This record gives sequence, C-alpha cells and structure tokens, in this order.
Amino acid sequence: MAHIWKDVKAVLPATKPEFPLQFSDVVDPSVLVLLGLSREQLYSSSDPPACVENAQIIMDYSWEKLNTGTWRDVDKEWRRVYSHGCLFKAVGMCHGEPSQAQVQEAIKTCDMGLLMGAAILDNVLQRLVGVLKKKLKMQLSSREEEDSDRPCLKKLKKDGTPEPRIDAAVSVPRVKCPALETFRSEYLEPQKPVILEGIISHWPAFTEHPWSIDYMRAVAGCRTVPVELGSRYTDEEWSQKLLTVNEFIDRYIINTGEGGMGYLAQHQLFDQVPELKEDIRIPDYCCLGEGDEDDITINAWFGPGGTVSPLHQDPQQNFLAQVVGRKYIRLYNLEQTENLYPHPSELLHNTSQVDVENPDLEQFPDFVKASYQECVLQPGEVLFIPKQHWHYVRSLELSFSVSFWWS
Ligand SMILES: O=C(O)CCC(=O)C(=O)O
Repeated sequence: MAHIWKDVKAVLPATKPEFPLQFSDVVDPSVLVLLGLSREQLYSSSDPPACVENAQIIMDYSWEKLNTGTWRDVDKEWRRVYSHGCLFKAVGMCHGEPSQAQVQEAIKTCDMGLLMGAAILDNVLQRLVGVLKKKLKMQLSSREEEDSDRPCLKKLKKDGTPEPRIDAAVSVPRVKCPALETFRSEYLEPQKPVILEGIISHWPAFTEHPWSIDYMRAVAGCRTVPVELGSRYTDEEWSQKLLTVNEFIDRYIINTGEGGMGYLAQHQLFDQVPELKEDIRIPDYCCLGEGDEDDITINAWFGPGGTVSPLHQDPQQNFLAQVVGRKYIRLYNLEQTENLYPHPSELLHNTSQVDVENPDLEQFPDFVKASYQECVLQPGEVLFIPKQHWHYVRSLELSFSVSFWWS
C-alpha cells in the first residue's frame, strides 16, 4: 500500500487553516473540542491510533444523535459532525502501510458517512473512497487466486415458482420509441401504463459495461450498502442490514447455503457508486414533467429470482427500466383501491394486505373484483407506471432494474 498516504492527503484541504470546522451551537462545545483535536492530529500525523480513537468517539456520540427521534427531526449539524468523524477515522487508518483489511474498513467508514452523514468539504468522503478503491483494486488484481475462490455462477439462486402465463386480454401494451408528444397524449395525460421498447438500448449498461454480477463486484463490491432482508417488507421478520455488495452477492444472489431473501433496493446506490450512474441515462420523456432533473429519484433494484415487492403505490410517475433478468408485474389503477385492502396503519397505507399471486379470498373477498393489467418486463424494456398506480413486482431470475420517480 505504498504511496497511499500521499494520495489520501491530496483529497484533503492542503493546510489546517483551509480545513473549516464551523458548526452551529446545536453541537456541544465538548464535541467541538474533539473535532478540533482530530483536525490537529490529521495535519500533524503524530499519533495515528489516537486519531482513530478520537474520531470513533465523535462518530459514536453523533450516532446517538442520529438515532434519537425520527430521522426527519435530526439536526443536519449532527449529520455533518458524523461525516467529519468518519473522515477523521478513515484518514487515520491510512497512515503508514495499511493492510488490505484496513483499507476495506476505511472504505466502509466513508460509506457510513455517505449513507448517514451530510456532504462535507466538496464531497470529500466520495473522493476519498475513489482513492482507496483504486488502491484496493491494485492489490486484489495482483492476487490471481482471488476470483477462483468465489462461488461460480452455476450456483445462482433459482426461483422455484412457475413462469407466469400472461393473459393477452389484460397485457400492458408495448410501443417502440414513441415521439414525446405521442407519449404525452396517449399515455401520460390519460395515465395509462405502457411498455416503452428501444429507448434504453444505448445505455452503457447494455453496451460498454454490460451489467453482470462480475461487473457489480468490480465497481461496487467493496461498498457498504443497506440490504433488505426477508421475502417482503410487509413481513414481521423483515429487516435491514449493512453489507458490502460482495457479501450481498455471496449470501443472497449465489447460493452459499445461507438461505433467506435479500434485496438491494435503494435510492443512494447511484450517488454512492458514480460508475453505475454513468452507465444509465434519464429517459427523455421525463422532460414532460414539471420538476428539474435534480428532483428525479433514481432507485436501484438488484436481487435474486423470487424477490417480491408487495402490491403498493407511489406518489410519483415511474419509469421502471429493466437491465438484467425479467420481472413479472401486475398493475391496478387507483379506482381499484377499495378492492385491494390497503394496510390500515399510516406507515403502510400505500401497501395492500393481499398476497397478489396467492390471495386469501376469505379474508379479502373483493380482491377478485379488481381489474388489472400485467406483463413480463424484459431486459431493455421500460414500464411506465402512472402516479399512484398500484404495482406488484416479482423477479423471475437474477434481476437488476432502475426506476426513475418523476413528477
Ligand atoms: O422492482 C421492484 O421490485 C419494485 C419497483 C418499484 O416498486 C418502484 O420502482 O417503485
């Protein structure tokens, strides 16, 4: 890991006076003292272990603040403090000749700051991960045996459920590259679902860097991300866990005997891993909305066959773009709501209680009255899901989709 320190220092402000530490009086004076001390240690390079210990105290203290009350009410200053703690710790771990495990831990620390903190110093945590990832890659690629230990793709988890038979009478229509005006008048204005063909085939995700498990490992394997555990988020035992993408692939995509379902479903992945964001493009049709590009939420959905998103609705228009694998999708329009038995609780009011492919008709007798449309979304296709349309999604095999929520 020679020279790592030089590259790490290059992402920091050049001198201590150029490294601002300004916080509002929400932050306790004792924490400000610790932050000042950490900055001192950073520039004196005197005692790396003390720097890491100090940073850990800042992280632990602000972590408590981040986890008190609801997330909405957490003061952003505490998110900034947490990011500073992560930065001081990650940098402190890179003194001398850090081992591969220490660099991996430093990346994880940056990811925690990116996920839970706030952007600081011109997105320094992201820039630091860029440097650390390169170092890690250099070390890994010099170890030929690395990949040969990995479980092979033949062990990919398989979904045992039978292939869905699409009823032609209710299948979602398909249209090839419609003009903007056509899309607006025939689908957006009347709020009708449609599958758009041929509009994403130019994405690098299909051309220069075809998305695959190996590609995910290469660009994001060492990154820590939140993973949803459990068959569906409405289940009692459903939970979330932080894992590296490599751990997620090994445990939940490739059958290593661990069991259970895991889904990488999150909106931060594309900010965290810019390489993946460069592989996709915002569909032109989003310009028909009223918001700016910055208002579009881009979600990643990466998981094994059999992953289910229960029937639910979202408050924005949605383009669900299929990159890898196929998905069975059922859609119900807003008028069907009373036949879909939304959960009574406020938290889950946008989610139906009915298990769409295996409904309990004694408990939910009106569900049979609900009319729907359905499709199997293929790689390269984009499904337009109008705002508040109820949608149920089951992946038929290993799948990677990207959704764009826009208004
Ligand atoms: O693909 C999935 O599993 C769910 C997609 C979804 O619910 C969405 O894009 O809003």
